[in-house]
Amino acid sequence: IAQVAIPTQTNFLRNNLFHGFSKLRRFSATATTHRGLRARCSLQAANEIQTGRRTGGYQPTLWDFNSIQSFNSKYKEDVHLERAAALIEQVKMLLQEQVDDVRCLELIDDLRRMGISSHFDHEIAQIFNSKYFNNNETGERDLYSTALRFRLLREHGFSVSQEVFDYFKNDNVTDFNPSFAHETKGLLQLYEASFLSAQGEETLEIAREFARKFLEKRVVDHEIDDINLLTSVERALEFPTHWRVQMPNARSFIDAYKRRPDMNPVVLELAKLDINIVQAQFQQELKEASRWWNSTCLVQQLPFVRDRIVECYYWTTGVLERRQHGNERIMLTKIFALVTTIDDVFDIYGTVEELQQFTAAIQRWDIESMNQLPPYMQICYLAVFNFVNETAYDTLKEKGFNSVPFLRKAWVDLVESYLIEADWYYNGHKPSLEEYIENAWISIGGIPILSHLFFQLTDSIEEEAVESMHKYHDIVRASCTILRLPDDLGTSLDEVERGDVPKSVQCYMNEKNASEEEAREHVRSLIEQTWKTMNKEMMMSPFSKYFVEAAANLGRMAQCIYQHERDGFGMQHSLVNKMLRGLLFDSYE
Ligand code: 0FV
Ligand code: MN
Ligand code: MN
Ligand code: MN
Ligand code: MN
Repeated sequence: IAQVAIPTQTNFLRNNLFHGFSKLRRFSATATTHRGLRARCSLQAANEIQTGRRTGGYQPTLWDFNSIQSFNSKYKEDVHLERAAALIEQVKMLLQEQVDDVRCLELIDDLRRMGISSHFDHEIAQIFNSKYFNNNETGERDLYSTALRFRLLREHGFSVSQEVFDYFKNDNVTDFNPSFAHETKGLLQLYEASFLSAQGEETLEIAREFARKFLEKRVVDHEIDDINLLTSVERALEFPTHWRVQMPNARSFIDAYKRRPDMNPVVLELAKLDINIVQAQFQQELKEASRWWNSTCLVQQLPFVRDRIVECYYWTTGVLERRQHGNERIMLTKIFALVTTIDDVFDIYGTVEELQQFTAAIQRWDIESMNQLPPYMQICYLAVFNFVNETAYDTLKEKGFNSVPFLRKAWVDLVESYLIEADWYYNGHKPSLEEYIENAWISIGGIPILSHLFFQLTDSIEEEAVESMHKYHDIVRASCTILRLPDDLGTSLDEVERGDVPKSVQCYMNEKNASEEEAREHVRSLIEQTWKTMNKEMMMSPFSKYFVEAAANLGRMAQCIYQHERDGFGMQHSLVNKMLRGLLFDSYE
C-alpha cells in the first residue's frame, strides 16, 4: 500500500487552519462516499475552528484512502478456499489420530499461536473433554508436560489446581527445586503457565520468579544451544503467550514454526495459506470501515483529531479473533474512531464550558440537545447519537432487546469521566494514584466498547448478564484497567508535555516522590495484578464465551499496541506499523 507522501488537501487545511488563515473559508474538503461519489463536506464546523487552543501534535494518516479501496487479494478465489478446506480436513485427522498426550497438546498450542485453531474448535473441545484431560491427577512427574497441560487446561476454561506443581518444589516448599533450573523447556512452560494464575496463588507466583530468573540467566550465559528453543524463550520473556493476541502475532509465530525440526508440513501449509485468506477478508472489512470514516467527514470538520481508521481497524483484529465476527469488527472500528474523536475533543480542543455542554447533551440524549452546541461539537454529537441508535436498532430487530438505556449509560459514563479529567486539568489538581485510577479505568473508553460488544456477542440476552455488564463486573473493570495502564506507559509523556492531567506514572511519582522508572515498574506490577483478577473471573462469569474472550483480548491488544511503552496508535510507532502491515497488507510468501 502506498503511503501518503505529498501533502493532501486535508493536511494543507489542517496546517493552515491552525495558523488562522481566514481565506480558508473558500475551501471545501472532499471525501469519497460508499457510492463512489465525491462527497463535499461543507466545512461549516471547520470554519469555526480557532487558534490559541492546544494541539495534539498527531501526524496525518500514513495510509491513503484510494490505496485501501483498491485492495484486491487473489486469496478470495475459490481455488485457495478449496485447498484450505482440504488441508483443514487433514489437520482434523491429525488431531484425532494423535495418541501421545503431550504431542497432542503441543499441536493444539501451535494451532492457536498460528491463528488457525478456530477451525478446530469442535475437535479441540472433544479432546479436552475426553478421559485424558478431564483428569487433573495426571500422575506426571515431568515439569514440561505438567506445565503445558496446566496452561492449556486453564486456557480452555478447566479448573486445575496449582498443586500439580508441588512435586517440583523444595521440601521447605518456599521455592522450586534447583535441580529443575537447567531444564530449559520445562522452565519455559512453567513460566508460561504461571501467567494463568489467580490472586493469591502463591505457588504460581514463586514459579514465575524461579522460571524467569533461570531463563534470563540461561539466555545471558549463552547456555541455550537450540536456536528454536532460544527464540521461544526470548519470545516468552518479552510477552508470555497468555498475554498475546492471536492474529497480530500469527505471522511471526509461523516464521518460527517453519524452522522447527518437528514442524508438520500440512499444518504449515494450512497456516501460510490461511493467513493470506484471512488477510483478504480483513481487507474487505477495512475497506468498508474506511468508507464509513471517510463519509463522516469528521477529519475535515475537526482537523485536530487523530485520523487513524486503519489503526482502529487493526485494533479490532486482536480483540475479535473469530473469522465470523466481521460485522462486529467493523462496528468496533467505528467505536474506536468515535472514542478517539471525542477523546481528542476533550483532551485537546474543547474549552471547559463547551465540554460541560457536550456532557450535558450526551446525558440528555435527545436530538434537541444538539442545538446548544457549537458546530464542531454538533457534528460529533450526531455521529455518536446516530451510531448508538443504529446499533440499538439492530439489537432490537435481531434479539428483541432494547439496549438504548444501557448503551447510553456507557457513553454518559465515558464523557463524565472525561469531564472529571478536564476539570482536574484546568484546576491543576494532582490526584493520588488511587483517585486517578478510580476514574481512568473508565476514561480510557473500554466501557462503550464492551457494552456494544456485549449486545453483539450475546445470543440470548439475559437480565442477569446485562446487569453484571452494566454494574461493571470485575471482568469489565479488569479489561478496562489493562487497557488504561499500558496506554499510560505509552502515551503519558507526550500527553503531559502537551498539557493534560497527570497519568498513572506521574500520579505515582507525585505521590511517592518516586523516579519515573520506579513509577513505571509499579504500573507494570499493577498490570500483572490485574491479570490475576481477569484470570479468576474468566473461569466463571455470567457472560458468553466470545464476550469473555473479547474482554481479555482488549487488554492484550493494548499491551501489543503500546509495546515497549511507546505509542503505536496516535504516534504510529514503527514496530506496531510493521505488525499491522504484515497482518493487513503484505501477503505471506
Ligand atoms: C487512547 O488514546 C486511544 F487510543 C483512544 C482513546 C482510542 C480508542 C482506544 C482505546 C479505547 C484504547 P489516549 O492515549 O489519548 O487516551 P487517554 O484516555 O489517555 O486520553
Ligand atoms: Mn496457547
Ligand atoms: Mn487522549
Ligand atoms: Mn483522554
Ligand atoms: Mn493516553
